[in-house]
Amino acid sequence: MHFDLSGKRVFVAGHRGMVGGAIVRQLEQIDCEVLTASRAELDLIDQAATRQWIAQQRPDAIVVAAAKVGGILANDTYPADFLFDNLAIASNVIEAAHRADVNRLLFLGSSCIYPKLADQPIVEEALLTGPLEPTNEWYAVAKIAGIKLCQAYRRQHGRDYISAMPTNLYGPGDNFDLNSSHVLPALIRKAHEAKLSGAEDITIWGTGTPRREFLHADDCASACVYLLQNYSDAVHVNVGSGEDITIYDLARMVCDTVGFAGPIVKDETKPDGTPRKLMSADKLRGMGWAPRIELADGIASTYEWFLQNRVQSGATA
Ligand code: GFB
Repeated sequence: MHFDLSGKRVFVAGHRGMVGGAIVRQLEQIDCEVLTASRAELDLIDQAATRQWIAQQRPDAIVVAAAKVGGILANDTYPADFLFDNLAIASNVIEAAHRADVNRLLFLGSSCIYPKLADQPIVEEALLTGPLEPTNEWYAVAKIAGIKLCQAYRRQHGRDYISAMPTNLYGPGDNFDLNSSHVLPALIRKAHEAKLSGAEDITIWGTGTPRREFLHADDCASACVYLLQNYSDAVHVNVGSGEDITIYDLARMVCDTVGFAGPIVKDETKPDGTPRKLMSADKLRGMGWAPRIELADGIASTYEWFLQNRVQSGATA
């Protein structure tokens, strides 16, 4: 299967986000026309507006990178927002695409769709085989619904809609707000601020023992474009690096990069979340795609981006 993107009009929903922005940069290297809409122009939670915009623009393909996202604490604190907003975005965009006769669509989910205690590394077939991790089940249920919508439109209407499930992502354009961010940007900011203020230590949430897999947003974008060009099947595809690391070791790595040598203190009143979620990378690797950015290099370049774009502008949130 090959979907030729040259000359095609591709709508990237969520282009202001870290992943959507990376996908736009990736598509700009191909001879296709990238369509985007700011939130002021198009609110994807609004079904009528979404139907109208997609019907007017009639893209050849859509990438659904729009989502309400956040780290473990944000997911746990705002379950209604994470469930409703993400359900609305998935159902509005996918249904509007079908109505407007858009035949190609890539939906992005997350590795948290898998059961909390799934066998590791987690294969695609582990979906819906056990209970979810409670801190993010709301987000996970919405993302599972997105996968099912793609499968349902494929089955009932013959639409060529596919889904990709990225692991924990990081990179330029990430959210560095300590209450709502994911762990990696939070650690970069904490280590940087500790270094500047001469603090004795930095604090991480939980026990530091959970393991997480990380992938740079540019690698994720490259995988997404690869899938858009080369994959057509109902089963979703894991997008990861195939390697994981404990949160404590990650914190050490970030501190080394930033240049903070103090001890790492654990705040065990904060949740650990799922103990481990290393996805099997075999399916995508088997198709010929592999990531290119090593974690250490990705952390260094993301810290550089943080210094240039967040610290210099005075905006660290
Ligand atoms: O990245 P994170 O917020 O999300 O947290 P999840 C990963 C791990 O890092 C958890 C620990 O064990 C956290 O307790 N951690 C340590 C920290 N220090 C910090 C810190 O300062 N900030 C943060 N945020 N974490 C999310 C899901 O789960 O992963 C989403 O909630 C989504 O739904 C996303 O799937 C990819 O990996 O636990």
